[in-house]
Amino acid sequence: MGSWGKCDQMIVHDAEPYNAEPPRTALAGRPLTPVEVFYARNHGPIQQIDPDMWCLELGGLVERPKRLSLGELRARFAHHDVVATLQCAGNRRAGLLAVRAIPGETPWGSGAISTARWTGVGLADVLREAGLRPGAAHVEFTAPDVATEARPPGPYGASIPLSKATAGEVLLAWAMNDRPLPPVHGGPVRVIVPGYVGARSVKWVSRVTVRERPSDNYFQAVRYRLLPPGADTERADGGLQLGPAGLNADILMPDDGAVLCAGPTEVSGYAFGGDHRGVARVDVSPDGGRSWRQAELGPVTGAWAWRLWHTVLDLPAGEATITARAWDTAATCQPEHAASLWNPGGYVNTAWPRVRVQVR
Ligand SMILES: Nc1nc2c(c(=O)[nH]1)N[C@H]1C(S)=C(S)[C@@H](COP(=O)(O)O)O[C@H]1N2
Ligand SMILES: [Mo]
Repeated sequence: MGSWGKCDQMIVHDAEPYNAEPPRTALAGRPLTPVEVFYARNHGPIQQIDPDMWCLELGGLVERPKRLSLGELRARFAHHDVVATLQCAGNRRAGLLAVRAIPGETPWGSGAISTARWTGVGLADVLREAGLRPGAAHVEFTAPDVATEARPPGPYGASIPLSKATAGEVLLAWAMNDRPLPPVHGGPVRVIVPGYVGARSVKWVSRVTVRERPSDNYFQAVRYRLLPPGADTERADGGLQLGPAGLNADILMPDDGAVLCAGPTEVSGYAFGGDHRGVARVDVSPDGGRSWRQAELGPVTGAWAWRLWHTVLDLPAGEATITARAWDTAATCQPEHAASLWNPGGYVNTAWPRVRVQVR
């Protein structure tokens, strides 16, 4: 075992704050990602909070501000299970780095995405009991972990629009794959915002504040924005504050650089439609995109989860580039090249995935 209950095969980008992703093959063929290989993304120190000491402050534009212990949260609201894929906005950044440098950001490969069954209460139910006041339009989440990379250093936080917060799928979750949420993933309680970039699923949540405007937190107002090329990433103006995730897909098997035997080769991966969109089709190419065949889609495990896919390609001896492209229910297809998506923060690389293999 490596640190934080993760297995040894994790690719650790930073020991402190702990940032690690599984190799792509560890994600392959598993509708739910085991906690031992689930990616971990931290901007500050991992918090170790006694579940009996944890409490949630709910305030801002509400009729009845509240203070809730974990026991009260569990006793007073209906429990929900949601299978949801969490994906860092920086997942697949390596593909953007190959286009142009992105200083100071983690060089995530294919593994900053994972799927779990999350158990908790609906944020919508908690907000309904608190009652909303006029002007309520955004819901902010604040955590106690202080990130020294923030300008100025401060606690992690984020916000989502009220329409998303009250839509039913957003959870205050205390369990992951039927086990208590471990500290590395935000236990005792974290927010899960299905369909949004991972940055909005605030771990160790301690405050929920209903507001008129999006959060002023550094990780909402400055980082996690899609900026035009040439923009200053540290200036808090302009750009798109990332929220709903877009269509993405990756090849998980075979691994990039694999040496294979000629003949039938099993190729598998995931496609993820993001916010409110399903995966309609996945095409796979054995020759870098000159010819395509349709992959077989795995079962739907939930509206907020990735869809696994697989196919068999007959690869001739030599070098091959296997590529794939997913289509969603709005007939959107992934863009071909990462170069057309390059942005200063290195976010949302949704270009066609490619793995290069040697066939003998
Ligand atoms: N309190 C807190 N919440 C956080 C973060 C953080 O650094 N601190 N990182 C965010 C980011 S950027 C992502 S992608 C997800 C990662 O969740 P995981 O570590 O459980 O995979 O948590 C989000 N929630
Ligand atoms: Mo992230």
